[in-house]
Amino acid sequence: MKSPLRRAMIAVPILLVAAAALLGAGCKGEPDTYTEQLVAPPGVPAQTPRGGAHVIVNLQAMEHETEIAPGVKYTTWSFNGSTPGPMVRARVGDTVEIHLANAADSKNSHNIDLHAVNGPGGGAGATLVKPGESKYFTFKAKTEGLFVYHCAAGIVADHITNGMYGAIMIDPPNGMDHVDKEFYVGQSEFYTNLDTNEPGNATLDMDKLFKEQPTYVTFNGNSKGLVGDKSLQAKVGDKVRIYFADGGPNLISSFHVIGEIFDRVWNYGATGSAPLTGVQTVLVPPGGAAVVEFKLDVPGDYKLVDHAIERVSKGAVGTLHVVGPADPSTFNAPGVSAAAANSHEMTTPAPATATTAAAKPSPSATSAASGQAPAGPNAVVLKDNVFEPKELTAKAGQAVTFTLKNAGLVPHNMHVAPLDGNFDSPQSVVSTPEIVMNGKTGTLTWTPPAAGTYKFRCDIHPDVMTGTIAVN
Ligand SMILES: [Cu+2]
Repeated sequence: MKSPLRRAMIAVPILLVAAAALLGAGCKGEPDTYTEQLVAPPGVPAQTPRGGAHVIVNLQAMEHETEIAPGVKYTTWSFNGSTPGPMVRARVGDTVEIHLANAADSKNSHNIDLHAVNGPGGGAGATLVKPGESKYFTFKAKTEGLFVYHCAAGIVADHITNGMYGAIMIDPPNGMDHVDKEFYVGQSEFYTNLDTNEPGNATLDMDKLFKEQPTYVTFNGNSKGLVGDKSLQAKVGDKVRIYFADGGPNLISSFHVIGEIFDRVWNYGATGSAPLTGVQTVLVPPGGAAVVEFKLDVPGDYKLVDHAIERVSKGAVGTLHVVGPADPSTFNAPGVSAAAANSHEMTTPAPATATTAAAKPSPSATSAASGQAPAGPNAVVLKDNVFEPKELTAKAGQAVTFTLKNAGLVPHNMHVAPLDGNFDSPQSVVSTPEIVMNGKTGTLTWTPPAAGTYKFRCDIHPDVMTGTIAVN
């Protein structure tokens, strides 16, 4: 779900920082001094040109209403308007000058503790700023690696869970190797008074925070932070690097990309160590990080998850969308449509109470089971394993939306082929979501291009679960 407010909050500080002038290279023998051009996650800033530079980093602590899940408003506290805050980047040998301003309309004092710092509090004491204040300190980047930064004000856990964490990469003296795509992903938790996916104005529930019982476990600050139009994008053949930071404040992440194997992993973000190779899942502690790399061989949607897999229902899932030619020698699924092969749907289930209710026959499911037509002319019930009704009608050139209620116990979908019956055709149309979980409702919107009889099916049960649409 789009959140114009959240986008605006992110865009404004980025523009401000991007607009900051490059101060220019110094004379020979003097350090280059420049203001880092920060970008919002999942963006990654460029590496600094060489070690020994003087890097100025402008961060602002802000408090602002954000959507953390569809329909769930929450006052997040952030660095530069995003959770996690922007990835800071410097190189071993650089002097980094961290400026922290606290927005005038903040209600709380904030500061920053960067784990890349050798010095008291990681800079927290030097940067404790009241609303409207600004302070700075400098540190020498001595150790390479990916480090977490966070606000260490208040009881710390409240400032982190409200969104105040990020990552700082200290590149090795000769820089990180070239890769085709770099992404920055942060995992953290929200603890709210409302239940998971319960819409409304949510506030911090300190009891849940202390009991370490999160309402949401998110990638990039939102239960939908890396899905849909926010999915990561890459091509077949790309070498991808993910800078992964765990803000916590409480949970260890078991970071995994479904359908991929990490070719290289720098555990704990320690890029000065030899990388592990051939890793399936990487443990990332709160206040810790990891750098992972993998090459993409086959197109499709790859799901980023915390493999403590129940957390997917709390938002810990993202999508890496990969386009390009298939490679049957690497992956081949004969007899299965590309859509079905790609359907590793990781939906966010409704709250437990709703799931329990859905497991019992609802009045509409009962009427469908008893053979009565479901309500509405375009309502379709997905049962195990049959469409009801299985013969539909539509008009050529007129958009039609079928509502799909899954009254079964297993997932289904609806996929309409063009008149030639080819379900692999780009002209075929698949339901939204692609897979409708049991108890859930989806839709399929389609404009029949011409009169005729169109076939549709469930991609999961393509042989038995079929139907036709008569278009006139
Ligand atoms: Cu803070």
